[in-house]
Amino acid sequence: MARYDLKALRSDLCKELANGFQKESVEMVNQLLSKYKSHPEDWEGMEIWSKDKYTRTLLDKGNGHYNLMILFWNATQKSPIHNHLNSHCFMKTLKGEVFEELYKNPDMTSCERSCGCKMEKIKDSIYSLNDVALITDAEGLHRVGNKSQTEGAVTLHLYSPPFASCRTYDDDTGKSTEVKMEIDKDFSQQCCASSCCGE
Ligand code: CSS
Ligand code: FE2
Repeated sequence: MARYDLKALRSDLCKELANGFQKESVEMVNQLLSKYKSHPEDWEGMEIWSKDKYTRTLLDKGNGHYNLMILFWNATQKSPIHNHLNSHCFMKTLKGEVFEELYKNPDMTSCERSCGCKMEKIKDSIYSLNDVALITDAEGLHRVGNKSQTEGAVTLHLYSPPFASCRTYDDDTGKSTEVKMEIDKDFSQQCCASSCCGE
C-alpha cells in the first residue's frame, strides 16, 4: 500500500476543510496529522535553514480557510512568546524534539500590561517525532523552540483561520508588539495546481 505521504495529507486537509473550520474539525485535523508519519523525502527541496532565525515555508492556503506551513529550526532557535490571533494552531514534529513554554496572557490577569510584570510560565512541554499539539489563545501564549544544541528540527503547522500577524510579548515586562509574520518561501501555488484544491 502506498505510504500516506505529505501530499496525501495535504489533499485530505484540503477536502475536509473545504467548507471552513467547524467545531468537529479539531478532532479531524488531529487525526489526519497523527495518521501522517514524518518522512524527510516529503520536504526535500523545501528546506530553508537560516543561522539568524527559524524559517517559515507556506505549503497551502486551503482556499482561504487555513495555512499549512513547514518550519525549519536550527539548533537552539526559538520563537518569541506570541499569541495566535484567535486561530487554532496545530503543530506536528517532523524532525527532532521541540519544546513549548506556555504562559498566562498578561491581558487576562490583574496585572496591566503597562505595569511591567514578568511573563508567568504555566507549563513546559516537549514534543517528539510525530507528536501533534494544539494551542489556542484560550490556553495561553507560548514560545516554541528546538530543544537540540546541535541538530535541526522541523515542524508542520496548520493555522485556521489563517493569520498574517501576531503579538509578541517581552519576557520581562509582558509588553506586547504587533509583528507581521514573514513567509520565507511560498509553495502554495504549486500545491493548488497539482495536489489539493484541484481534486
Ligand atoms: N506561530 C509561530 C510558530 S510557533 S506555533 C509561527 O508561525 O511562526
Ligand atoms: Fe505558535
